[in-house]
Amino acid sequence: MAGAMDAVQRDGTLAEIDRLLAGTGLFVRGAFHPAPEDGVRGLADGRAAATVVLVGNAGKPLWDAFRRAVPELSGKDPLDTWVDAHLERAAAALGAEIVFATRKPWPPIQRWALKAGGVHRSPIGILIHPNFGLWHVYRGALLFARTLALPAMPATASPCETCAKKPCLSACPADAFKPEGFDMQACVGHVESRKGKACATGGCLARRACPVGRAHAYVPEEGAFHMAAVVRTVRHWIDTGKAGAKGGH
Ligand code: B12
Ligand code: SF4
Ligand code: SF4
Repeated sequence: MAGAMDAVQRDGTLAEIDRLLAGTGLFVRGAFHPAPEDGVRGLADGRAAATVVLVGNAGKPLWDAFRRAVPELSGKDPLDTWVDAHLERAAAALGAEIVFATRKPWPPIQRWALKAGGVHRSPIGILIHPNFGLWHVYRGALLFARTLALPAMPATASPCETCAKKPCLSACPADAFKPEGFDMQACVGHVESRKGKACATGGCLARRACPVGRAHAYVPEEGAFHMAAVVRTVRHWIDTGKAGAKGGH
């Protein structure tokens, strides 16, 4: 799939990352030179990372590639296992270190994505992309000791600014989007209930209500897969009173 930064001239390393990940649906989502306040960890040898490259996926290609490679959805976290192996392969080829998006301690990956540019905060917390809408995520960040020459991200306007009705905010049957933040217990309680079938089998209704990037919406199987992972994770947190080792969604 075409990388999100194709419109601008790339540093050779960014193109190399996309080349190494070709056919997986993973691609470079943005990059930046970190400042101390960005909270990027130091490298294993003690040096500071000079460049952070975000890698993730958008729309349908990653799920298609994953299902071709892994026809049986069995074992623990099959998608994470498959994605992480590709990230590790790319990082090893480039001499980079990886920060995984959903492994603890959770990196502030959404703040990093906002810094890299091209995405905006939506009213439901998920970052919105002008083309992909809410159908994109970040799988990890590659940390480089060297300063890569980075292309300037073209400035984009947030689609939310001109979205008068904001259907994402009214679509949730559990009213999980509260002014004080996302009420995950209300969400998961609903998804587990008999009335929550639409969310459980097709994915979050609030996400699906957004008119932006609909062509990139996940297929129901992927929506259900991620929703089941969110339910498992949150149920585990509620039952144990603490967060697990991975976000797992
Ligand atoms: C814990 C977690 C959850 C928890 C709790 C979520 C919550 N909103 O509190 C659960 C399991 C419920 C969850 C659910 C989902 N999540 Co989640 N989650 C995370 C995870 C692993 C850690 C979040 C965190 O605390 N980070 C640490 C802090 C320090 O980092 P941060 O960048 O500062 O992030 C927080 C702030 O930006 C804060 N924030 C700052 N300003 C503002 C302003 C507003 C208005 C809001 C609402 C929030 C907000 O919200 C962030 C998350 O809490 C992140 C990955 C990550 N590393 O961030 C994914 C992540 C945020 N999740 C993601 C997704 C897609 C989802 C789901 C849509 C999955 C699904 N099945 O459909 C749902 C939707 C829930 C929702 N509307 O928020 C994506 C979002 C991608 C994007 N385009 O922005 C992320 C980035 C993972 C990824 N692989 O890309 N998630
Ligand atoms: S429905 Fe409108 S306000 Fe909500 S995320 Fe989509 S564009 Fe933004
Ligand atoms: S999954 Fe369903 S209950 Fe949870 S936030 Fe989305 S619409 Fe609301």
